[in-house]
Amino acid sequence: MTMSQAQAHGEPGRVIASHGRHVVVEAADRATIPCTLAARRLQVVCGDEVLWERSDTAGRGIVLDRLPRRSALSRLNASGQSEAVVANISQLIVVFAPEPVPDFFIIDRYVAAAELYGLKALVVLNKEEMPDESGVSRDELSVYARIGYGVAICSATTGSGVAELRPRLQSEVSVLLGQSGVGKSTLANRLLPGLDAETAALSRSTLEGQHITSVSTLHHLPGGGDLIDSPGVRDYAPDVELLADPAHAFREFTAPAAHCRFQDCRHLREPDCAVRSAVESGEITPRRYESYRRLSRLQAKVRETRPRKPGRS
Ligand SMILES: Nc1nc2c(ncn2[C@@H]2O[C@H](COP(=O)(O)OP(=O)(O)OP(=O)(O)O)[C@@H](O)[C@H]2O)c(=O)[nH]1
Ligand SMILES: [Mg+2]
Ligand SMILES: [Zn+2]
Repeated sequence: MTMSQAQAHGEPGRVIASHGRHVVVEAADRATIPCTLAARRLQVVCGDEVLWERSDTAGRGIVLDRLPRRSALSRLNASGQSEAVVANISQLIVVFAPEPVPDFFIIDRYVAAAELYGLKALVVLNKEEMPDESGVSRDELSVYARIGYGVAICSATTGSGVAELRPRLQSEVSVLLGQSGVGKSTLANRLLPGLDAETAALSRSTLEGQHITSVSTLHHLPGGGDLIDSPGVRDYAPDVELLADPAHAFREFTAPAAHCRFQDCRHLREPDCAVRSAVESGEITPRRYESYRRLSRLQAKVRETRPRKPGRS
């Protein structure tokens, strides 16, 4: 049977749990079917839309094909190839907190990734009830608000601000990102009471013996929208190689960049750079510009050591 014949037989569904080549598909009627993948070449991750069919009377199924992705977060695998971690997400929720001490370069890198992948970014200051030793958390949050990102303040432990978060997730497929310890898991559990139990159940249904912490799962939020919980995303660092155009990833650079003397200005040492002027006048936050420079340097270094097109010899 060719793949197009197979396609004709398949029913549409969505992958709501994945661990390697074992997946759970949610059918149109919301039934969940543990599935294996029909072909070696099929790469399927949590969030993927697929065509599947039943393969036995015990309720198991087989994924025949994957439908085109609207978006994906990818990372380099052990053999240096870009590999999707989650698919069809629409929003990155970038979480930070007074503690651990925020690294805003990491936050800028996530926000830049959202920009380049065409996703929304929502920047969330968690642990709002904690004293802010650094004293800059709220000011930095307002920097993101000023350049047009959604922002929110909440406490996953007291629950304050969490209700206000729900409408922002309603029509989205979101993932939580942020440094270790900022409260992503606590927040996910607050948004989805029973999350751990649900993940464990999905895991038991297909991925026999797999530890639930290595399974990616998609959950329907009670107020609408979906949340993907993925270990591959929690410690996700966007590949700098993918940040092909760092300037484009810093949205507040776009307007001034139109006035740089050179059209291909990289806003580093070029004369008459309107972006640098905007930094000097305070229109662009120097800290964001510093993140841009760091990302550009990092990218240049990667380009040196990892040529785009390896020689054929
Ligand atoms: N005070 C306070 N503590 C919080 C809040 N949210 C989470 N925590 C605590 O912060 C610690 C880390 O929370 P986690 O939810 O495990 O953080 P995480 O982001 O999932 O961390 P990793 O899984 O390591 O990436 C835990 O001790 C939580 O109880 C909050 O809103 N306020
Ligand atoms: Mg966690
Ligand atoms: Zn410039």
